[in-house]
Amino acid sequence: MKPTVTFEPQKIEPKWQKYWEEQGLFKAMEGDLSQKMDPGFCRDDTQKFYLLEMFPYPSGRIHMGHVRNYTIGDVVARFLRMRGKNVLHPMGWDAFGMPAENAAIKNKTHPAKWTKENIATMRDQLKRMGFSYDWDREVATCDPEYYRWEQQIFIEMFEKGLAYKKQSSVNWCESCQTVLANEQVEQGRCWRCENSVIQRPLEQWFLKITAYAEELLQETYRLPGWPERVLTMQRDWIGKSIGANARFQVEGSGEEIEIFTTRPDTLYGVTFLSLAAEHPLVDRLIKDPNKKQEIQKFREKVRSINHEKRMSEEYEKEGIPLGVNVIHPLTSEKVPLFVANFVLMEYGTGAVMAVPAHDQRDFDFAKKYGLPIKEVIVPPVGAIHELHPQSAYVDPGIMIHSSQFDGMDSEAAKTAIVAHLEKLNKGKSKTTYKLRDWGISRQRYWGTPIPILYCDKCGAVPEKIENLPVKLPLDVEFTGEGGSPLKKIESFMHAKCPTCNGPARRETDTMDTFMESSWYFLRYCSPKFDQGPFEKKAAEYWMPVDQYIGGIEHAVLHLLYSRFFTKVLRDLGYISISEPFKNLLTQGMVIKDGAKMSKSKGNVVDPEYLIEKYGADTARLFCLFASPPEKDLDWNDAAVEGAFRFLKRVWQLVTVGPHGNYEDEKFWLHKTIKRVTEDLERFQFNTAIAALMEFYNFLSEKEKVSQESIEHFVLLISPFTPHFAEELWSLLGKKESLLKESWPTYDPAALKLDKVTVVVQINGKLRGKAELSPEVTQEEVLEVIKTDAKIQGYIEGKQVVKTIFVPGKLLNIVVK
Ligand code: ANZ
Ligand code: ZN
Repeated sequence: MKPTVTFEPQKIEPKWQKYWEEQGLFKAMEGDLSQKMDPGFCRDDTQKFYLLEMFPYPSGRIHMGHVRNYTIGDVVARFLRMRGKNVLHPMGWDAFGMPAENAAIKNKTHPAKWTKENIATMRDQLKRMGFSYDWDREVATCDPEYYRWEQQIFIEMFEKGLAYKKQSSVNWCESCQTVLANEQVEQGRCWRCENSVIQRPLEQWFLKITAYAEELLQETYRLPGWPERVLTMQRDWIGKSIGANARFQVEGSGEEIEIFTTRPDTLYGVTFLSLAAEHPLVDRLIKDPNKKQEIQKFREKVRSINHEKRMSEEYEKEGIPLGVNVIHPLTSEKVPLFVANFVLMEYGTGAVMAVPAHDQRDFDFAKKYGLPIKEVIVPPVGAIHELHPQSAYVDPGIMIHSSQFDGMDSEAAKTAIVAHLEKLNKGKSKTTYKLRDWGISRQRYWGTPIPILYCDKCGAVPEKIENLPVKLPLDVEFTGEGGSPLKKIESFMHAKCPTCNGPARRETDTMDTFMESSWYFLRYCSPKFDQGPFEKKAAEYWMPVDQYIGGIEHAVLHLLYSRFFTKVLRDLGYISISEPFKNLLTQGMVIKDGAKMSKSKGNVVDPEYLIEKYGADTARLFCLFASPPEKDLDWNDAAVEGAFRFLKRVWQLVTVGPHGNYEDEKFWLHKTIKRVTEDLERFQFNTAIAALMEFYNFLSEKEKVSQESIEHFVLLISPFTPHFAEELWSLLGKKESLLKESWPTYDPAALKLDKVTVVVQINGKLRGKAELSPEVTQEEVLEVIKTDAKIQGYIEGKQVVKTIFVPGKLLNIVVK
């Protein structure tokens, strides 16, 4: 070995990247692999493994969050390949979206050009990180060869009634000048720009995700490979409520109001009814112009407030009495009717039976407007309960003031009262979901055109499949004013009706970019397929994704939409699976100075700086060692230095030699193989690296180190720091890439060489220690200490009363 070779990452990294690419070592193949692969490879086509990291938005440059996410994925990919898995590890670009358009308005560059340049830069950066992607499968969602299939899927959904257009009150972001889906509103703010979101009526396209609400919910109980936290967030978002609808007659009119309640047990406690301000009945019931005006004002006021806030308990309750009574379906009592600001038109029936004694919002409302509070449930044990003056009693209990249901348990009364309503034909049991249909229209340019035409004769008609893609025109001017620039392009706007050939107008809205990311994982299975979105055979082979890795921020957006799309594609006959992602790992954030690393906080570390100063291997090692993947990673300059120093020391050890006897290293080597392997299986990269560091410490104290230990060390560290390992591998005289080696396995027999310290006590006092096998018996310990003069000194001439033995730890001899 030549000890003069120094560790120069800037030299070796590009060399190995080039070599891997030329050799095509990361290509994923289907079918009989023995025909296709170099005999050095041990991959098995029955052992497919689809490993996927969430693809990036091509914003310009990669950031530390990408580096972390993709390093985690890359270690797993490399580890599994060496274990003989046939790994699919692709990468691509979520390339539509607003930043491109905003850049176009600001810098006068075309979004297509801006995006293309960013992709080139970021592809180059990812390559310089040494990530083992199959670049032949690269996909960019702004490519017409990608989005044409999305348009086809949309048309098929339209034909099945799963895509439809309606007028509705939408979330509107003034600063982005676009509609946002409910999932994209976070605490009343735009997920992208953090501006306050207002409500606005608009015609737009929806996908019927609600048709899959129950299945989406049920399958969360069959995804054991997902973090419980994400599943809970999805369940809450779907928000299933089991309850009942009941009908109340409006006094003096033929009208009826249907309410939805999850608490039919409280029906006898109703003291008024509340309608949403937009409820259609309001206009029918109110004739007085002054009242009409008052209600109109109220509507405008509540409309601008977002749903989440309106439903919260803290929100100040307000309402208007309508001067009309409704009749209780069971008692025939008259109770007044209100409109109230906390009732939403979009949930249940837009009408609520108010039970102030048992619902806090109704309680607050009743207090404010001096309405009666009638208690119908009391706590199950204890003396007579007095209504707490400050709050509603919301828990289950015993029924009172409820006619024939008095004395019943309130949970049982739920079913009994619904049955009674059903018998009287005044109501029925009903399940409701919070999940709303997914609004996908965006009034923006840089997105997939919605392939619909409007014809005066035929209405909304989908484009013919053979005419797809409906291409986004590129000769556009960006002023940032006057809505979508597509409206100004005559050649795009005016087209022929696919049905009657008459003149028709094209839809100018584009699709929410979450559409593209809802099926890109399927496209990777056969990215060049030109007969459909993907080749069925390839998708059946690779899907589902065995391991998906990405940020927790997508828990209800992307991860729910992708599950929905997979089910739709199944029902359209494209694929037979129902769930896209078998296992999910959500990695933590990268933190610096106590805050998430972000441009707006001004605390970013550019990965480029790391690559230049230390090399990609150090950057990778730092990310993996600094914390377990699910936890946040705290940026630490000293730890980066530490990772770099560790690599330099290992380099020294491997390149300097000299090599000696293996026997006494055997236990340490096998223990390390076991730890690294098991930690990698559990994604505990930090402890795997710690095991390698301990092994290094052991080896570095020895005069001579064996060839075996050194070679294995290099193989074990290779998934983490691949260039470094390849270079050392070749310096060890190997002719082929170590990617063709199998992952080391450990010999359980070698682990038996392990020694533990057994403490020897005489009458509870420490008198000696012995290094022995963990399996040593009491008799063997007694035998060993016979040769220890010091211990024998305490025993001689005394009588042994008893011995206490803790295997592998301690022997206490009691003498007198
Ligand atoms: C009477 C009642 C009594 C209610 C009681 C609750 C407690 P979840 O569980 O979230 O599904 N509600 C129904 N439709 C509504 C709407 N459009 N806007 C605002 N609130 C609405 O909530 C269901 C409960 O929320 C329903 O049960 C209804 O109030 C209210 F002691 O009915 B409840
Ligand atoms: Zn027509």
